[in-house]
Amino acid sequence: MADEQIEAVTGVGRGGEPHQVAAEGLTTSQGAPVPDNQNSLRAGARGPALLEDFVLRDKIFRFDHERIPERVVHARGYGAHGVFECTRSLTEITAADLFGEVGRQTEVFVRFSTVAGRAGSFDLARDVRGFAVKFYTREGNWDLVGNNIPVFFIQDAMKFPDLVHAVKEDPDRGFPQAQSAHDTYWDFVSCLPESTHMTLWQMSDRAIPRSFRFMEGFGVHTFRFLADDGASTYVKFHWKPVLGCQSVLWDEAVKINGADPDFHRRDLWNALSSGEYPQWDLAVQLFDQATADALPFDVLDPTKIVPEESVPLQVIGRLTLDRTVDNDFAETEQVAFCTQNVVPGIGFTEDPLLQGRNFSYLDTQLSRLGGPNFTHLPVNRARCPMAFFHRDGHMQHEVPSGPINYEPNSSDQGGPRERAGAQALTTFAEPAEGAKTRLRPESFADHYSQAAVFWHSQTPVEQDHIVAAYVFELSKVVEPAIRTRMVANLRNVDDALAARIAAGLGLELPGASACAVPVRTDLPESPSVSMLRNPPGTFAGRVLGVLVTDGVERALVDGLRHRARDAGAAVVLVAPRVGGVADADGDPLAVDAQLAGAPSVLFDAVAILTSMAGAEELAFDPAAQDFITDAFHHSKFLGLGQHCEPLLRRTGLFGRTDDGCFVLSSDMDAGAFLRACAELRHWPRTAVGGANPP
Ligand code: HDD
Repeated sequence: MADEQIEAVTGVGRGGEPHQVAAEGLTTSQGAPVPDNQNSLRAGARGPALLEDFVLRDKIFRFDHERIPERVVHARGYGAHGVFECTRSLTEITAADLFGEVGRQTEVFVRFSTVAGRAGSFDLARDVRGFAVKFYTREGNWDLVGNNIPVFFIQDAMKFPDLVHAVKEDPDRGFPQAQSAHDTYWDFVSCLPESTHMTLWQMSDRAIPRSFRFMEGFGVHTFRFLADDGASTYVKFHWKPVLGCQSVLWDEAVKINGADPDFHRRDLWNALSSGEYPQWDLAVQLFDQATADALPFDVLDPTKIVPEESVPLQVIGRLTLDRTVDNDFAETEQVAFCTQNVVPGIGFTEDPLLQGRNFSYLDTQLSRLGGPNFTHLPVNRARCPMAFFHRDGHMQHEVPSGPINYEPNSSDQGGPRERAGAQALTTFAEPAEGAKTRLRPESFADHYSQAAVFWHSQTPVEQDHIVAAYVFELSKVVEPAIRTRMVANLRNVDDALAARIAAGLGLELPGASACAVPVRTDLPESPSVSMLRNPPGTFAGRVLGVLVTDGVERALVDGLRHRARDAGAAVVLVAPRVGGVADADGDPLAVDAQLAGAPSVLFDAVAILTSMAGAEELAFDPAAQDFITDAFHHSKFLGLGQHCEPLLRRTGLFGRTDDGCFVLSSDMDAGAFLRACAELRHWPRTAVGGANPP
């Protein structure tokens, strides 16, 4: 039979690639035409439904089985397609084909995620974000399964189930959802000093990103690049967002979760749909054994970074996300990332966390996706030619032909054989010997020195937020001994940090907990770990929310729109009624959102343009009051039309406006306002040094 005939008859191509053949009308899943999709087959119009109605049964049977187990961690995620382009060839350092030639493009699929919450939880949990990238290279799939934080909670995979049990909802009551702010989590980490560095990152604003588009990604572990001749170079992977890093404040996060629980996925969807393709540079830190030996930490310890100041980043490529998924389940839910998926030229190290992961990811797909043939699913399928003798299993989609399903064989002379030489997947020839033991190396013993570097490298505003986050989280802890133990650990990081948290908790400052090794005070700061010390300096990709009322000056609205477009930002018009407003000339002005559903927490900066009557109406509207006070207290830049006084007075902001507030009465004002917005926040407005900043 010809290929077309097979496809027409079976819906499956000769290569086994399943696809749906569009029929003219609805069919059952067996292809029979559906005569009526509304009424089941019954004996008489008011009589019993008949068991023979296979159309009804087929429909309900398929529906009943739509769900599969959600991921045990990282259940809530969002995916997108894109392309990776090599911008610097690394052929002397790695045989990896995707880095072989400048300009070489590799298809990718990326899934961002939160860790602790269920699939239906909200986007702005205080949590680590997953940043998993599947590269469909010409030599197989490489999965770089990273996070937006460069270190991890634990040093050994043995502790992972306990960590996850502790952070997820309590098993007896089934809550709290998507939160680390509860006893079991802080009990666990307070008993585990190695997690201290990670909790500092987690309490920083890194854990409440403004958007997936504005966060960094990290491979976390030290990996190996392997050259054709077998030479090895240590490598750490970093994703740097081209639009820079940005986070929200905790008070905003809490409110965003109510106003738009899908805030992050909507942001990505909107960006991709409007052609604003987010990009990240892939940068690597490359170093040899001598450099690794000279570092004050063990590069196999995933609770440590290699500071960028010690081993600088080198950009080797650029990732562009350019396509939304067509189907959330088929792609985002079914994508199966496995850290074990590497390609020739990329190898593992003896990091015990990584070694454990290499088992867990493959293993978990079996219960999530039902069997080993998940590799056939379109989103998981390697794009390069494949040849293997794996056979059968649940949901085999291939139709392998012929009697030879083993190797070596003498019958299938043209059949696939193992590959040696340059193209092969190689392992670094690391000598290994020693008695079997369950010992942690001495080089993993220092749990506090790098946490202290992180703390000291933050700006005062960032330190404020870290203190407030610890105070918030530990205030949710019911058992006082847990709070005390955590603060005692933090005394080893910095006395002032611990004292501020203790003050915020109303806790007597405990003594420092015991340290396995002395905390080092000679390590230099690492400015690269601070987001505010590395501002993007652009408003591009951000969103300006403009609240308008009847009687608004059209020219001001247009001016803001033009200026925002020039800055690469989007404008969302908000009004008391979604039907729009009439401008000062009485002409209709369409708007994008209604005020009650579009609070200022959804925007990066806001403007309020009203008539006098409009401002007086807004002054008594609680949603408008929140719109301006939240924006002000969240240190956002505000553009205020000339008639805002009633609203300012009513909200107590009259006379308190500062350099971050711009009166908008002309196009020039709009220009100055949008230029200032590139700073993203007007931090001087926020008091520094307290335990409870916003
Ligand atoms: Fe993990 C999912 C990242 C340690 C076991 N992990 C998962 C995902 C990301 C990470 C981004 C979601 C992938 C997706 O979108 O489908 N995990 C990390 C990082 C770690 C880490 C950066 C430390 C450096 N993970 C880790 C350990 C173990 C696991 C130590 C187990 C020993 N992780 C899993 C898992 C998951 C997973 C249970 C759940 C769903 C999945 O794998 O596919 O196997």
